[in-house]
Amino acid sequence: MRQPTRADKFSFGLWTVGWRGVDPFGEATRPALDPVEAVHRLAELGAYGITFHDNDLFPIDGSEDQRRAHVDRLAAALRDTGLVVPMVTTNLFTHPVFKEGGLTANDRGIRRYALRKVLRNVELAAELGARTFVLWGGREGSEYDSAKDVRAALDRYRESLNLLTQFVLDRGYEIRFALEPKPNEPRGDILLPTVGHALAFIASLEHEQLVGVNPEVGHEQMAGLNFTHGIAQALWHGKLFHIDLNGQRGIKYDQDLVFAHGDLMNAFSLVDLLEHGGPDGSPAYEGPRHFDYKPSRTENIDGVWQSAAANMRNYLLLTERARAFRADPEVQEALHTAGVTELRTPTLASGESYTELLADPAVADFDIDKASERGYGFVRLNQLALEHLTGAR
Ligand code: ASC
Ligand code: MN
Ligand code: MN
Ligand code: MN
Repeated sequence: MRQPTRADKFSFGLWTVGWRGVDPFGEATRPALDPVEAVHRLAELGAYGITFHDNDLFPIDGSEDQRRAHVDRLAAALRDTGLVVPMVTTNLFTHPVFKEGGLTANDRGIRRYALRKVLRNVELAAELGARTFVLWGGREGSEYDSAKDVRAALDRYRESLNLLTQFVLDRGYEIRFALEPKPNEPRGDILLPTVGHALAFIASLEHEQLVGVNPEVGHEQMAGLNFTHGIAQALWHGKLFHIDLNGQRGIKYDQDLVFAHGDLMNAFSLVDLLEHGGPDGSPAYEGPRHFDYKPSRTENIDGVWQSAAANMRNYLLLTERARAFRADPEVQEALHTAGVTELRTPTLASGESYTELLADPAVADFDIDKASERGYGFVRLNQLALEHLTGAR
């Protein structure tokens, strides 16, 4: 198995390898990690980029000079290693001021403060050459239905996105926004809980062409949804601007496991879609392969770097397994039998309307009993996938 290279476009949040293992029941199990150290270690492991929330880098209440010093230190590490910053995001969730929300907080003063925080961070993103700006609204939501006017909150969300997109247009920044859905945690219910909700919301925006989604594997799976299906629909809408790869085992708290350490079959179909779902088996997605995971709090710093490497290795392993799956003539035959390729043929003939369809005797006399006899061989197809996945073929 080959080592990851810059061409694979693997990126990591500074908050991932830098996570100290604080959870609701326990304190940190690891010391703080210097972002400069993280940049150097990730570069050695084969990543091409890092991403960050503003406050992964500098404190929320620091001075302008402090902020500049932290940014300059990071920029120097990027120059030394050749790593890039493809995406930047804002922390609107850690400080107690955001306990009731940021862009959709009931408190107007907090909303204005949050919006300014994002605008300042978009300026920083542009300075560092980032092309994607992620908004994860972890605190945008409620625990109690009567405590949040959801329609007013969506008005305020839209107002914020309209302002942010106008800002990048006026400034001439080549930045697009990506909304990251999550159903719950830390709020009881979070606004825009799934990819589908976010896509519907985006269609209502003034500059909707500048706004897409950043789906995270575990977040969709926390809602019991099929992540590969969600990604396919985001691609279909032309809205897959970024992706957060990790692992999740079923409907429970957000686990942020290493990529493929959760639902392995779904990870396989995801990589197959991303890497081979384009025209003639080309990649369907060209952006960063970004990992948003948390090294388990049982791990020491060695385990942190082992887990970072595991994310990339698993992605490459699945890419290789998916390629073998696609190249197997038996799989091609099984896909044909299953009718997977047949679905690409339009239901109507070219130029045909409902009049011709209604008058078509072949349709009127369609033998539904005979058509019901068809076996699709989906189980055999899935078994072939599993055998490629496990290296049995
Ligand atoms: C993000 C993002 C998340 C959250 C989480 C913070 O920017 O993509 O899922 O913040 O990682 O711990
Ligand atoms: Mn998560
Ligand atoms: Mn995420
Ligand atoms: Mn996360």
